[in-house]
Amino acid sequence: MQFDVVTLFPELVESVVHSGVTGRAVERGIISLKSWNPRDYATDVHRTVDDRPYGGGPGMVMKADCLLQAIRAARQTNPGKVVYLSPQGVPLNQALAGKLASEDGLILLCGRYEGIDERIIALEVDMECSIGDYVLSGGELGAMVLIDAVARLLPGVLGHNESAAQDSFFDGLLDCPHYTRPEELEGLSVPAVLKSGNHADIARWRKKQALGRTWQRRPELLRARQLTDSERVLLDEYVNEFDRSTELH
Ligand code: 4FV
Repeated sequence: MQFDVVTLFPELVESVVHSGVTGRAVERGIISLKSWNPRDYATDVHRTVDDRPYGGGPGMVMKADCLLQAIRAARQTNPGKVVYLSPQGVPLNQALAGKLASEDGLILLCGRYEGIDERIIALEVDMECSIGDYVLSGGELGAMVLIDAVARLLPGVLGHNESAAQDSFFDGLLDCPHYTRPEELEGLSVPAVLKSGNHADIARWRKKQALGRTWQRRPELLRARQLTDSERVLLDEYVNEFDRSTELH
């Protein structure tokens, strides 16, 4: 999968493939990352990429001309969708990451200052995407988050002992708790079922924990998801145990 990123800070974005799972994905040739700097297309002596907003007000806006050239240069070699990272975009979640992972390539557009000239969006942007309801100083961190979330869904990126299927949100639920050695940690032990070797009981416990934690922490995710009968039984069990445990305290 080819990722092209239009950004004033290529060194920041490129760091996402300098290590870990995404770094290995580049080594394995599963993903590629190329950045395009609009400043390289600025023609004035100061290589200006921003200008004052029409209508006045604080801050600056990224100029259209050099941004358009950078986007169109990226389009020469990447047939993929142009995604503009902005707070006005559709929220990035696991389902959207899954959809984007089926694309041949993506051109990620990173804004700076107050944002980009709106006409760029009309002319070149296929999708606006937000990584969260907060304001960043640039779209670069959003682009890096998107690259990481999408890359790990591509075949061959995660090793055999890593699996996206175990990830949170893979099936719309939060993740279950994880434990590793030592068996005792400052008086805290590992749930016995996880040491039982009974894989059916372990899978049942993990699903029950995932359902229960989703019910406690992100109930809106449960409402968005149809529970199977067996999941309903597990969740009821968890809720009853939780109620009993709170009554005791
Ligand atoms: C953002 C977000 C974000 C807005 C103005 C860059 C900043 C500045 N991008 N999800 N939240 N972008 O805050 O994606 O240009």
